[in-house]
Amino acid sequence: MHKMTAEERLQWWHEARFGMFIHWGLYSILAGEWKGQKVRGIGEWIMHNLKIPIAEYEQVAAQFNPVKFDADAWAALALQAGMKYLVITAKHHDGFCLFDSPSNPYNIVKQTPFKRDPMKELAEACNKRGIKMCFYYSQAQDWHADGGAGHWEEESDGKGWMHYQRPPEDFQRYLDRVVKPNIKELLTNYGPIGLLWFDTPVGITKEQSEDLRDYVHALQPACLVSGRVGHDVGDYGSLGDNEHPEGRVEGAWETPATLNNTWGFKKDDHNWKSVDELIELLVNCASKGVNYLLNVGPTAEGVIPQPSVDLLKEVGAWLDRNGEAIYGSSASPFYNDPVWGRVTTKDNMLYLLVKQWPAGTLNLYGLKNKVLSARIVGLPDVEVGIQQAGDTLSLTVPASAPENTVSVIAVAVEGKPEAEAFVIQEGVAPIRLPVALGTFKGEITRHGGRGTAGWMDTSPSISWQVRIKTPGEYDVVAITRGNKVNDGWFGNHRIRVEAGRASVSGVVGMQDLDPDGGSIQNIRSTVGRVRVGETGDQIIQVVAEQIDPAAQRGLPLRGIELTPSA
Ligand code: H79
Repeated sequence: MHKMTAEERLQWWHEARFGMFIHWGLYSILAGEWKGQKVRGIGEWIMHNLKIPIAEYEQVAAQFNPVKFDADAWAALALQAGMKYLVITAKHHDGFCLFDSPSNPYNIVKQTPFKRDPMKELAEACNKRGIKMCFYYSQAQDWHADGGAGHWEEESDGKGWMHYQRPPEDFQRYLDRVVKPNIKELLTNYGPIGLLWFDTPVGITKEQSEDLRDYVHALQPACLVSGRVGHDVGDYGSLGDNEHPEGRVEGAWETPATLNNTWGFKKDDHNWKSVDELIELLVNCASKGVNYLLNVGPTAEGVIPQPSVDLLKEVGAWLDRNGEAIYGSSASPFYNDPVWGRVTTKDNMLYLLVKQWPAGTLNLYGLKNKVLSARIVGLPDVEVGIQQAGDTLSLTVPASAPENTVSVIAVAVEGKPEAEAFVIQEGVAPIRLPVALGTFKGEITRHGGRGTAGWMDTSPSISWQVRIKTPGEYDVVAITRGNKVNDGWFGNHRIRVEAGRASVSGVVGMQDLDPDGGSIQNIRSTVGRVRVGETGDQIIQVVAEQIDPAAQRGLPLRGIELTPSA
């Protein structure tokens, strides 16, 4: 019998590009507050962060009566937003099953006045509307079940604590008695499932991850397994939460992301992204071949917050007009992103996703193919002038863009689009050098979504080949990864950036974290000023002069930027 490969399973998923994530559970009722105390951080972590005892958290189930829940309305919204798959928390870390689980009495049908199985209703609604039904399932963390990672236990002082160091045999028993029966139910009782979204593989062995993956495939051969099943044994990879790709990524990846700063509903979180930001993030993901899994957190009543609905409808309207550049597209063939926006490709087409519409001429550098034609999506009657000389393609476009946000120019080329494999500076534009585009020398790990380089000592380096168009003085900024909560992971480090014989060094890292920003941030630190002496192809290199010995994850570099000095 033919065994399905990951590539075959991924076919629909690559086409899809955009999905809906739904975080819904008992935490949605608490909405970020427990006994007058507000939770710091994401809403669905309230039991963990406020150390709520199991017996007390269990009581919340009695209040779960989402009478306004309407599966079809959720599926309809996903469809209207242009999302092709829907992933909902069948069980999150709190261990509560949002489905009718014969094996696990801690579930919505047994414990709540609601008594219905919303997963069944959603699966039917999704099937009806042509959306792939998928489940999130927390396979490692279970704060409720015996043996689960982070299981709540009472301490001698009467307070509780979440235990992550489980005896291995307890964890195995939990996998056998809780996780596998649940997976079997989810993959037997709800029709074809597009993917199982596992998360936070704490304390799981490679064998256990592989066993879960194989178990899923045995039950439903076409069901994808997310990378967070652990040890990189899933069908595709998961970037960090809200981690957006910079530069290219190899293989199949997805970015799970929020609309505000939480996944599970929090009544005080009104920090919504704008439509423009969302479209730009979607476009950026597509330009790297990365899927965008965008979250909504319905309320205890079963209602998706109105700001989320409004935002998603607007993204959907944009996709209605410009979706040909997104659905079924592949990553940009260009080495670096153009300053005006992003690029995707499909067959012999290049799609230029233009955020900063130029006055008159749009330049694209490094294309190797001959351009056959170009048109502006939404302006079929407008003629686009085409000029190709050296490494530069110039398109002449009218002064006003068809969209307020990102506008699309469709360019047909001879053959499959190909581009030069180095960074090309655009006129006097800043030079952006994400680590994903660099050449690594020495021991540098890649963590998170691989777009972050982990430097543990001073021997390694990363270099980029850059075609310089404008010599002169440049201000250098380094982008590092920071985390407000796990602040022991990162630190402050001294790096040196070399351009030819010139160099500049400075301290980068947590010192520049935005205290008002999200919990995970890309931190921008000023390194200093450097002279880039000559036009033409050059090597720009970054080395670490000093690594903060207190930082457990070393120097988490994401890239450097050189901007012409004013
Ligand atoms: O479902 C959403 C979040 O609840 C979940 N992922 C998205 C999609 C998530 N967000 N943050 N985390 C999980 C934090 C994970 C923290 C961990 Fe640890 C660090 C898990 C393992 C190491 C610290 C130590 C917390 C638990 C053990």
